[in-house]
Amino acid sequence: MVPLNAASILRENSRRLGLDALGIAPARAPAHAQSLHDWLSQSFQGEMAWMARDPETRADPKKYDPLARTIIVAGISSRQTTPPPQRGRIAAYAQGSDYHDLLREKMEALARETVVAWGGSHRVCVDTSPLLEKPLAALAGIGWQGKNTLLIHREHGPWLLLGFLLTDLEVTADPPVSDHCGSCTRCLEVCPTGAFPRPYVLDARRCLAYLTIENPGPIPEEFRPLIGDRLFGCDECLEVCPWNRHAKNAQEIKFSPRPRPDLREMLSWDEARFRSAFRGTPIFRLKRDRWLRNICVVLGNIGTTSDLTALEAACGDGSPLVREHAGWAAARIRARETEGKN
Ligand code: B12
Ligand code: SF4
Ligand code: SF4
Repeated sequence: MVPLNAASILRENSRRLGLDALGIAPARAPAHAQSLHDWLSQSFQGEMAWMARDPETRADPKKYDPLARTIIVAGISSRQTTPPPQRGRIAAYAQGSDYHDLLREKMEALARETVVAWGGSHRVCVDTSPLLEKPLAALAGIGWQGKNTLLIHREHGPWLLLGFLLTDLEVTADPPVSDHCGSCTRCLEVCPTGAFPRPYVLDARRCLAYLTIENPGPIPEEFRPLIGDRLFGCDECLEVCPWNRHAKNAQEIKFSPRPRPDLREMLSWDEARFRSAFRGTPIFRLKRDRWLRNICVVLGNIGTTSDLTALEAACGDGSPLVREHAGWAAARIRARETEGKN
């Protein structure tokens, strides 16, 4: 039986669990859901083939879970503003523990204390289910989908990571929030690779988060210099958002940045060493070869002659992916040395 004050119980429990935002949506297709088909028809998903699988289900949560009547959406801030002492940047969401496990645990706890106790069904989704999470979070009134395509929250800006709880119970929905981007275009202008063909639409193939994380193969040469010192993901179109003015750093202690060694040292790591260093973090999923690929690109952009020995050793690596990127990086450093820029 759903209590009359279900929404306030959900909000209170979510706060106690350390969640930063909560909204309630009816289980129906969100605004702009049909734009998914345009996005796919332009192949903006690149090699993320799973994005193109069964788009009808992704566009409509009722097709994913026919019993669902309500979608409870929660957000937790990932913001980190203290730069790490080591060379190379990692996107804020990936500097500490993996948010997928943490948010899933919190959503399961929220479900047990509320919808399960009220006799309802529950299904928890964090990132990996075929749902249009940002449009659904907007439908739940957490914020609006900004021109950088991210869900923007009035207090936490674009930094909320999103978790979902689908239930067959009927809970009164929150009203959606109107778009507060106004005439701002900062995120579109700052993007180093020009990944936004138009406001509210991202060509993932050009996004540095795609190129350094999802892309399984070599990084196309035209993008390598644009990566700069970004080892994993990119926060450029989040950092410039004016809706950061009230944003605080993540309160979740598990998101605090973990220490890591210098890039040169990591270039000599095997798979086992990589796994023991990154288990429980989002970087683990990348696997060793792609991590070393990214290190090579960063060294090619910011490295000095003191990195050449490590890069030359990596030119003999067992992985063709690492060998090719190490060769590219060493050549870039030597070229800078010749031009007197190191
Ligand atoms: C695939 C994916 C990516 C891809 C593609 C991103 C993208 N924008 O599509 C890549 C690898 C590039 C990526 C990058 C990042 N991602 Co990502 N990603 C996803 C994933 C799995 C699916 C997103 C998706 O459906 N894309 C398809 C497109 C078509 O959907 P869409 O972006 O919502 O597009 C809609 C709009 O374009 C809209 N539309 C069209 N015209 C108009 C006009 C107006 C006015 C409006 C309002 C809308 C609109 O229609 C489209 C369909 O509804 C989601 C999790 C999930 N299951 O939803 C996480 C998710 C979006 N990612 C997330 C994060 C944190 C990131 C990064 C910040 C990580 C980083 N720091 O490196 C970057 C941000 C880059 C960016 N600016 O988007 C979070 C975002 C949280 C938030 N506050 O929004 C999510 C929700 C994961 C989570 N559970 O927290 N990601
Ligand atoms: S994450 Fe970086 S590369 Fe991707 S769209 Fe935003 S600014 Fe561009
Ligand atoms: S930077 Fe400006 S345009 Fe981009 S999401 Fe933030 S408010 Fe909207």
